Amino acid sequence: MADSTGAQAPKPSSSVKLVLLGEAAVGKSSLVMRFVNNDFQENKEPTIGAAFLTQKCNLPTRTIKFEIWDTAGQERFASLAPMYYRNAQAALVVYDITKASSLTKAQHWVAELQRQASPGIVIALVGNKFDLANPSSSSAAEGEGEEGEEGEGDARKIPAATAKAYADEEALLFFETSAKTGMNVAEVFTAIANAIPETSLKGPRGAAGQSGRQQEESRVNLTGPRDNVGAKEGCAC
Ligand SMILES: Nc1nc2c(ncn2[C@@H]2O[C@H](COP(=O)(O)OP(=O)(O)OP(=O)(O)O)[C@@H](O)[C@H]2O)c(=O)[nH]1
Ligand SMILES: [Mg+2]
Repeated sequence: MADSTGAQAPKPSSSVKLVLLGEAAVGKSSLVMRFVNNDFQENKEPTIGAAFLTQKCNLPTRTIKFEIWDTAGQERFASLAPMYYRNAQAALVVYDITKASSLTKAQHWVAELQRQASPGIVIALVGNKFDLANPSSSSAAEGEGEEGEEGEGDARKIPAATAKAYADEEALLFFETSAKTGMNVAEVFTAIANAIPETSLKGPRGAAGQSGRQQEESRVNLTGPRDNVGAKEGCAC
């Protein structure tokens, strides 16, 4: 009866290792920054190596602590990727809806994950930069997936239906997002949290004090001064 106060016994908490993969500049770090820090930088510098951040996601019956590996999309870092997706329970494979080649690259990552990552890995295909599309093109023309000319105010090159069809074929979660506006960002992570099978959840790792802080950050191979996430607010899930 007193459930609604939320003052019940703490919910079970589990850590989930999640990796972000995708072509350079599609917005991986921006999605993470939006999710962890509810922030966006217009000119974000490329990730070097990878960045590590955590964020909690509160589901009705449990708390998921995402351990997020944000990899660098530049080709020179591609060989490091297996280190980050090894043992990952979830992956966000990101492309940029305004750049046709980025979906091809995303498909390569999906294939690699299916071949080499943990068998039960939950994969979400994420088409980012939705804010650059003209709203009327969201469900646009399936006919042309080519690199057409940029229309006025509509930079979309990849119809949602094309990517969705591919995601359905491969049994991937699928979202279009905007790290800039925040559209669908929390939804992606919540959907992933919900899709992780109970059986593959590990106990909390270093998640002792769950009540107050919702986020932490540390980085590896840092160069950029501002990949940086100050302390702000918690999971938007
Ligand atoms: N308009 C718009 N720009 C975005 C969005 N997400 C990211 N950007 C911009 O795209 C550029 C690249 O974003 P990043 O988040 O650094 O991309 P990344 O995938 O992490 O790139 P690498 O670290 O090199 O792999 C930055 O200038 C961002 O501000 C978005 O949703 N909309
Ligand atoms: Mg990055």
